Amino acid sequence: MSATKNSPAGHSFDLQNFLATRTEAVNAALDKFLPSEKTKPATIHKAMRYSLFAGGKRMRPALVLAAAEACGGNDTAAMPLACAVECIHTYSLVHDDLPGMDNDDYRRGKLTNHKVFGEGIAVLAGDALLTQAFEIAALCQSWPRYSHQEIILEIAKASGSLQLIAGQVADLEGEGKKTSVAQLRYIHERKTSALLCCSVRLGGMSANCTPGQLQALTDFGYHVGLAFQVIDDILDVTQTSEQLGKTAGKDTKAQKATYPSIVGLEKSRKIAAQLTGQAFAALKIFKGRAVALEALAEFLLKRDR
Ligand code: GRG
Repeated sequence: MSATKNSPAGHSFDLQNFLATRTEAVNAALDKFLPSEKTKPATIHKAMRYSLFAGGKRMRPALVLAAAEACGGNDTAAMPLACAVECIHTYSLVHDDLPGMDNDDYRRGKLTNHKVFGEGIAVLAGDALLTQAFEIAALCQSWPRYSHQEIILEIAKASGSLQLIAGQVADLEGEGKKTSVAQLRYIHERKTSALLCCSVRLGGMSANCTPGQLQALTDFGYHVGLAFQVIDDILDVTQTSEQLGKTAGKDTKAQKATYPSIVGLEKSRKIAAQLTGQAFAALKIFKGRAVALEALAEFLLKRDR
């Protein structure tokens, strides 16, 4: 992707620079928020940091910060929330990789947490990252339109048993079974879209956004989240394990329902592009101030890992 690009709405934006600077800032903030590797009990802090700093794309924090900017906010106010969603995301990956779930050996280009630290510590590292997320989120300020209570509820709902966990349950229970497109959509809405949508909403809240802006961010996040998972399913069958940093072809092996397995690759690509188009449409009310969000949505559609 070129350094400076025109967004679909014709705005010029340097996404590479945005991602590089925000990733560095998020990593520095996470490093400060988390207990050091030497803090007792050292094993758990090593395990938490191992997965958190294993080289994830930091897309959810980038979405928090980009949404804050679109609403006239700033990185300082949004940073605790950006770090909180990354902790939740990383916990979900650590647990998803466990033998009792997806049983994977590689994640983010490295051995999975349980392969390095053992299953017991990996379960606890996931638990601790989830708890850490709420501790970090509690450090953010309140805003006139959004109280602490609303912020914490937002995160709890997106990661709870009606959303993220519901999606994972449906995913596990659907393995090897015939799945309809509607059932697949149900899984994707919860397993993937809920946390991405929560990320942009939190960014907006940290900028004390208006109800109209929050609704636009919700529409955007919902559609980007769905597109994200369709692309993830496509990459699982088109890329190598080296490119992905995790085991490729796992969905087919586990007989998981995916868009490519139900509607084929070509139609899946069309669906991802359509969903991204719907995400762009939601940003109209920002009148050119959501360039970072636009660029991120396009990047996610065209990503190769
Ligand atoms: C265990 C509660 C629980 C939930 C697991 C995260 C998850 C739900 C399952 C992992 C597999 C999967 C396909 C999840 C959907 C979300 C997704 C595509 C995660 C990968 O996100 P990326 O590509 O990862 O942003 P990095 O490593 O770059 O952060």
